[in-house]
Amino acid sequence: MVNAKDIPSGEKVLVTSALPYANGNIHLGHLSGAYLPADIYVRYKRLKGDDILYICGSDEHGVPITITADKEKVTPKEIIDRYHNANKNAFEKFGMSFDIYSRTSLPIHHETAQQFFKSFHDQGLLVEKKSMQFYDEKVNMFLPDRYVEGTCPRCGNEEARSDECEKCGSLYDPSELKNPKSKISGETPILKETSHWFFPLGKYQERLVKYVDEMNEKFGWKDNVLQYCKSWFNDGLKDRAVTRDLDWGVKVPLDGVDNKVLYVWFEAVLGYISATKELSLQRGEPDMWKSYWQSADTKYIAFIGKDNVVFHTIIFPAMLMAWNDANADKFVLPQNVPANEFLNFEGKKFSKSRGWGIDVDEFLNLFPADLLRYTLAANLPENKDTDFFWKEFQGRTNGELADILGNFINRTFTFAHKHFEGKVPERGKLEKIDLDMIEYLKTQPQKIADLLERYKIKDAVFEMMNLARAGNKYFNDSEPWVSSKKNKEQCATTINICLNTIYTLAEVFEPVIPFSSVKIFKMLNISPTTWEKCGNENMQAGHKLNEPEILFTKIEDKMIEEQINKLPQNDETPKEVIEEITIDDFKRVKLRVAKIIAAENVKKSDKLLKLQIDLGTEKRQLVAGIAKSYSLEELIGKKILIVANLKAAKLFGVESQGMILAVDTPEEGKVKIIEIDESINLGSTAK
Ligand code: B3M
Ligand code: ZN
Repeated sequence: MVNAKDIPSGEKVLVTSALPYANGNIHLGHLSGAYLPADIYVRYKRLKGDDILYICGSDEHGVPITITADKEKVTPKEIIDRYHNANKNAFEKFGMSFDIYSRTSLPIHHETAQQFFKSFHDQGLLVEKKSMQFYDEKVNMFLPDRYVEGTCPRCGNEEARSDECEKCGSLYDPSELKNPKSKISGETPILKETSHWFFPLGKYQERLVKYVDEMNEKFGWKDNVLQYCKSWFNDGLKDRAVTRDLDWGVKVPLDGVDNKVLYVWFEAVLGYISATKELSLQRGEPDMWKSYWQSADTKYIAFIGKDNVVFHTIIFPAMLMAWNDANADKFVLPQNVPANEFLNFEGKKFSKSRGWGIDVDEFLNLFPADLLRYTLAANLPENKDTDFFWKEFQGRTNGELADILGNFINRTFTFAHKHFEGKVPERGKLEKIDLDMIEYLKTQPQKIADLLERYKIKDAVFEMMNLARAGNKYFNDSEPWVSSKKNKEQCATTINICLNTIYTLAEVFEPVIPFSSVKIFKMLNISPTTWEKCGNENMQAGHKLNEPEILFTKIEDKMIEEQINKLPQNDETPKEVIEEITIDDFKRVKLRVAKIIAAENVKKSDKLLKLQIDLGTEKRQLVAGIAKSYSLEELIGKKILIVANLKAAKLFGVESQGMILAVDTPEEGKVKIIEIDESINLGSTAK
């Protein structure tokens, strides 16, 4: 277990937060995932006196950006400029303390990404493969999957994608799609051969498994992150295309190759490096970035949301390994990737199109940043998805920030001004109650530091507020309003200890509520020092204090109701229009229990598996789109449910006699098979 006291201050720490797409506004969900936890960690490490670099910026390539640009009939450049600036400003208002907020459209990024591609190409690592893809002759471009629509060859759905129908769940070869249409020109695209370069991820599997194991052993990776890695390793890592037929992005740096760019994920992760180079240039020390990225004693921590895990724990490390194998200047790999789950909004997913949620900028026009920082930090989705509720925001602001922290500070200052001329009074004889408080004040920052070093930010925030709680209790139990009349020395001791507690509160709370921390230090009329000083007697007797100011104003019910009322009433969370059926209709579907006895891959498909199943009275062959969700071995022996009377069909040329039942998971493209208890007989009917 990592303990703060075992980590000497001054360590070199490189921290990155996922680069948001410059394609939309940052909302609260983003903040809770990869930004606020990183900022709290970074601010704490800075207070500790560590040598910190905190890097972020906009991810400005990729198909979603070109789609938005097409929709709005503007250039991609207009889109990225708009959102890069909007997000940069919103982050600043929220108090994010990036050392740089760069962007991947900068030439230095293009050069960096191209260097990596070149190095891999020169090493002969990249495999070139040919395939058939839709091509729009009117606009002369290959169409990414999302740009093609057509009629599903199985169910007739007219809005099917090029190789997949969301309505009936079928997967097929693009050549089977009926009546394909380009979403750009509306024309019928042709199928044309293209070629792409693939990175041989499988070659690195063994080293990656070892890397993840080793890092986890030494530094304690989060369970959710390890689970994701495990499922990727189980599936077996495969070659991944690193180029695309697009003109928006980083050009493939090979002679004679036009209209191809690097796949956005290939270059986006390298954006962390190029942003650090950009910062070096800004600081006039062009080689500074090397002393972080290429120094063996750097501790590199990558903060992300759960949907980005594979890119940061597998693909990026593999790319760095591939670079390091062939170059003298070697990069450090992430030491930890503390990915968070998602934050929902009032019980539902954030959705721009449905008007569900609130952008950061809009929020901060209504309420101070620290209020939002505190509520989000106290409720981070570290181990499971959590929610932002307006009522909880009000409750935490009024009941914790104002009533506990604010109140403690306010009553202490009021006493100091009323009874001690606004100066820190001298401590007198210490009673047990005082000694206990002094002891708690000494140990609590250590406890908070331990939690922060282990990325348990939410628990750390709870312990910060506990210090304020303890301060309030100490104040109450000491009854200075009594001692001020009967025993001035005792009253002085109480107020002295309370002021020292406030000093430590200002310091330990700085990472979470930095704007308020500045105000508290101003009231104390003292400059912050370092984390190590927390818990000591920093407020010396005789030191003059400033007048107190109100730190947190309570939020009235009216303001919260206004916000709740703004949400789409009886939100029509796209309730599917479900066609009714009768019980007799349902009875026509024969659901039977079967067991998987063999599984193999379907040629040319990375989604389909060919399964042999036993129904008790007969054996059958099924094709199922579960290749991304299960390894072949783990399927064998599973008891499952199938639709036994589905008309046989061919998928990728392989006959399927039935359909296996599975449910969607939160992870895109992954499903979970409905499993049946071992005790149930094969062939049993589900009804
Ligand atoms: N832009 C995806 C996202 O915003 C992507 C992250 C890149 S990190 C290098 O979730
Ligand atoms: Zn279909």
